[in-house]
Amino acid sequence: MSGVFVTLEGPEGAGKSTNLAYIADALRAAGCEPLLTREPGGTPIAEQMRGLLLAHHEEPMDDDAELLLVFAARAQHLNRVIRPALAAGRVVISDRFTDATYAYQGGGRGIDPARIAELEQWTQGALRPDLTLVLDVPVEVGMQRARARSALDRFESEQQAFFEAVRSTYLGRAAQAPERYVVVDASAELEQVQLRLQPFVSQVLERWRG
Ligand code: Z5A
Repeated sequence: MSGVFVTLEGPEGAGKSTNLAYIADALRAAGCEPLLTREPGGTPIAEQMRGLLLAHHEEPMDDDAELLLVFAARAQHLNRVIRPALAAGRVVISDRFTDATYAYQGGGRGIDPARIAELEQWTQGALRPDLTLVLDVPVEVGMQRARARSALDRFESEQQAFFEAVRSTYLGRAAQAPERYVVVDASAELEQVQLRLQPFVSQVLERWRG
């Protein structure tokens, strides 16, 4: 059995956290105990960086500072948590990873994706997720869910155009590499969405069993 690196992506309110728990339960029922983690975050130091990224500040955060902070947190998370777990043959499921950087800092903030690719190469080397689930919802639906849940963080307080760019970056990346990405329409009732996730769970188990 080999390690499998799985990432969950999508705009706010797509249901990543909810469905991550569902996928983890399905894997456990099949005898696979996944390591669940998230970005930004996943270690105590990286979680502190998450706090800085999500909080509202009086001083506006510079776009490059935001990008570098995302990758600083990722380096910590990758080297302390993700790489060791993959080396031990675990399935690692991360709630967001570098696709989110292309979507938010690239699509949303307008940073050149070539610049993001340089940092990706520097931080990750050849490591890329094996499988990525993109939970797709129209921006309005996702925002309604996020608003109903809690106070909005710094990203959630952005305007509609920002989120449209985030969503279309995800869909564009998924269309370019269909062997890695599975896109699921997450706007339906939760039970329906979870039925649609079953082929994805099977793919993860197939990879894990090698
Ligand atoms: N960020 C970045 O900019 N660059 C990066 O490289 C990375 C991240 C890695 C933190 O992410 C922020 O960091 C993120 C991008 C930025 N931006 N924001 N905001 P996060 O993952 O912690 O935060 P989030 O995207 O806001 O996630 P979320 O709002 O927690 O959404 P979610 O996990 O996708 O959804 P959820 O919590 O599972 O569900 C939201 C609510 O909807 C909840 O009440 C559910 O019960 C409900 N729900 C879920 N599914 C359904 C269905 N199908 N029907 C009805 N209701 C549903």
